[in-house]
Amino acid sequence: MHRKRTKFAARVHQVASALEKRGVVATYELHDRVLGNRNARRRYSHESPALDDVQQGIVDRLRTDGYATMPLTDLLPDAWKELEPAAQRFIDETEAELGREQAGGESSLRRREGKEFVVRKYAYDVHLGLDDPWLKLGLEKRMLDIANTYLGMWSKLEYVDVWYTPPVENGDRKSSQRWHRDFNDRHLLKAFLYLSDVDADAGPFEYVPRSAPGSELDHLWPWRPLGDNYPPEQELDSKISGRAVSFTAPKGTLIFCNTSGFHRGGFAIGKPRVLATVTYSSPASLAALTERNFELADEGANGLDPAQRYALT
Ligand SMILES: O=C(O)CCC(=O)C(=O)O
Repeated sequence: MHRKRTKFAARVHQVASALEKRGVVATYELHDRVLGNRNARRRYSHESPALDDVQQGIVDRLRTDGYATMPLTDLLPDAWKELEPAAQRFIDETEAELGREQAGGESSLRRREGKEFVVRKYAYDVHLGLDDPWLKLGLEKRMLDIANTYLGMWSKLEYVDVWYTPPVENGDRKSSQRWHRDFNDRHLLKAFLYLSDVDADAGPFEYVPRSAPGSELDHLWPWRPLGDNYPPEQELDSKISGRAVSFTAPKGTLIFCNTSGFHRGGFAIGKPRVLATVTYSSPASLAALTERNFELADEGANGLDPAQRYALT
């Protein structure tokens, strides 16, 4: 998980009273069953997108295993042309700032409390225009149509960011480097786009197939809103007996994943890992458990279709 470890998440997880937590959970359940998600499902059933074979193949794999991976160019043949130079700019700027930090200087790097090992392009409270390449990626119709079909509702684009994870010299896995379920939502889809080549030393994303809610392994420390979602690593390892998948792959690889299933990653020990990530979640999540990390800078969302506009409101 990431996003709800925003200020709100930290507050809810760390200092909220049991009563407050019950309130958050009750709000989530109400919006899931009745308020937000019912409407989102209705919108989807009235205007469901027609998928081509590539998109349908991704949705089928997500439904079976909870993840699907492919070169970005299989889905969006033209997008890499704009994204690769944007990624390189972020890498260059981040490495220059890291150098300044190491030399004892001031740096403007954005990190999040509790997950300081990741440098973020946006973190929280940013204004993004519709020309932002990473927002554009999350809003791409071919991406959004996959998310909405998989989730069976019009989803909300809740998080957009680019992460640079510098390698650590030594140490143990921390926070999302350990196996966990995201507590954000039971209707959740993330996309990770590798912007650097990721081998075993770069902290690949890892996933336990069929562990998302409704799948074969959902009984293992089951998903609950605001649940205790970090089981002891070794206990989980022994229960999944080698079934985890590790996504070592070249830059330009796209991974879709339902991260309410067990996952971990970013334990970079030999080289940095750079990726872009977007999160699609349900209206119930946005109402109760999560906060969007960006606001739309443009006045109005001209040129977007209704599902794209819905994703941004
Ligand atoms: O950095 C990674 O590979 C894991 C990220 C993660 O846990 C998340 O986005 O929920």
